[in-house]
Amino acid sequence: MLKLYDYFRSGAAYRTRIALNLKNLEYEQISINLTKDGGEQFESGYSKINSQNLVPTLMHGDSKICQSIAIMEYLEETFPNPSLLPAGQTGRARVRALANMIACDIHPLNNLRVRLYLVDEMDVTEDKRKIWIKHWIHLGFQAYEKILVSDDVKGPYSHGEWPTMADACLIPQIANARLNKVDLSDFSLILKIEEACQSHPAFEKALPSNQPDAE
Ligand SMILES: N[C@@H](CCC(=O)N[C@@H](CS)C(=O)NCC(=O)O)C(=O)O
Repeated sequence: MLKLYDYFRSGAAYRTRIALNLKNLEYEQISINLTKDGGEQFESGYSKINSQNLVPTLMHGDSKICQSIAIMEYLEETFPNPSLLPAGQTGRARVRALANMIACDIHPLNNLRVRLYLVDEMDVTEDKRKIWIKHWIHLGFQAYEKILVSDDVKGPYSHGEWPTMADACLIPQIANARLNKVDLSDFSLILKIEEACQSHPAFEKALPSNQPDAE
């Protein structure tokens, strides 16, 4: 039995919902509301489950896996079909690199605790906070788009004909970019991938608005 500690607005949790859905896995969702009463992620019960006080966390029987990329890799190894990685080593590395460009180099700079720290501890104004968020998303997407333009990979997704971990990371980041009013007009290939994913049921089922805890 798979159990996901989740929050509908969390981009990192959204990645893992996409991965679970792509693999056609059933899972129970336990909502950790990141904003209610200072954040349920800090409650002692969840602190024992996730030492970083972050979502997502996946439970699979007695196994507990934190970190969305590690969760996707665990799902890939435990439930190999359908695969979220291409067949060749170079392709697999490319997909992991794209996923990490989002998960390691964009998302952490704009996470809730970073945004709160900027405003509450560093006295950054609301306007400058918005500039910060847009800057890191735009810079990261520029690099992602550059790879899509330069690599000879055909197909509607980030790596060919089938969705991969890269798309599971990209789509939540696009949603977050839209929320933060980032101008996406320079990123025509990224937008094409978004279009392809929007019509895929696994991505649709994972949408924040389709989650039981959506407000
Ligand atoms: N690197 C982690 C990031 C997890 C993360 O940052 N989760 C956010 C939601 S997207 C969170 O729980 N934030 C709570 C907070 O900032 O207090 C992963 O990929 O799982």
